[in-house]
Amino acid sequence: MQETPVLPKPDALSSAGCATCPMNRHLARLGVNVDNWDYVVALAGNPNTGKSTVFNALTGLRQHTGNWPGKTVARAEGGFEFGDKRFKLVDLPGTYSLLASSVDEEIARDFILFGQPDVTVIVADATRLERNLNLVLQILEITDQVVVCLNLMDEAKRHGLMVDDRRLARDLGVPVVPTVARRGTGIPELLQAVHDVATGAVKLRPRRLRTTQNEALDKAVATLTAQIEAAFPGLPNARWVALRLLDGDASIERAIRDGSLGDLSRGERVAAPDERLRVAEVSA
Ligand SMILES: Nc1nc2c(ncn2[C@@H]2O[C@H](COP(=O)(O)OP(=O)(O)OP(=O)(O)O)[C@@H](O)[C@H]2O)c(=O)[nH]1
Ligand SMILES: [Mg+2]
Repeated sequence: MQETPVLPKPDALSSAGCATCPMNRHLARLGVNVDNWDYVVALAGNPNTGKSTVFNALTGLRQHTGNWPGKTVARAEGGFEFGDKRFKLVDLPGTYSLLASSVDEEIARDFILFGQPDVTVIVADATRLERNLNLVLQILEITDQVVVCLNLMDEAKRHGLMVDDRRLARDLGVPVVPTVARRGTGIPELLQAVHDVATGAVKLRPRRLRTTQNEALDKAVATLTAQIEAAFPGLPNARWVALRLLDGDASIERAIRDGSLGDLSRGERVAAPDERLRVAEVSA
């Protein structure tokens, strides 16, 4: 595999939580003030991995967190400033895969696929890495702009699990930042990684299968992708849509037939903040 530039990463766990650390000084939590952002960052990941905990740590908001899957059911938005850049952070419902099977999962899927975030932070549970990597690999198929937040490192340690995060970063081709979000451990390093990926200070080349290894299928995917792009100009990830159609995904087929896929390409369904959670449940 090709050597990929990843972030030079200090020992994240040792420096985290230090209020006087230089990296911490640059974070300004902006609460619900998300105007004039430079970059949009999505928080994706399996249910119950600590996405909302990370969201709260970065924005200063109080999005509900809880120790059961499915706590977050809609999008929430908040802001932070770091390194002279303003970031809009979008907390998403948990999802096991981009093949959404519930409304919450669809909200997450639509934003990841069609919301065009500048960076997608995938919050992964270090104690259940194998299951969590399924979503990581799916997202790496559609975007280079990914940071993996390897959370619940305290739980992993408690269970005697060692995760080689440097090796994982090398193998995936994207930064991997170990964190204990509940304690703020690793958050400065996460911020730095997000900043560097967003600004292009590091260029990533994730590990990716470029073909399906099947000539007929590759041809069908290419033909269908071109047709989808022609029908829905500006739609991101048309190749992913083509693959889902060939797989017989009924919801995608419906979105094409009724034209709602076009709304996604114009950002209509993903651009407006979800009012249910915008301000009511969160406060600075
Ligand atoms: N031990 C430990 N607990 C954590 C850590 N990060 C978050 N938690 C806890 O894990 C639980 C789930 O956290 P949430 O932030 O609600 O997780 P989520 O990914 O937003 O969950 P959904 O919205 O349901 O997908 C909460 O009880 C958090 O306090 C961590 O690093 N270590
Ligand atoms: Mg949540």
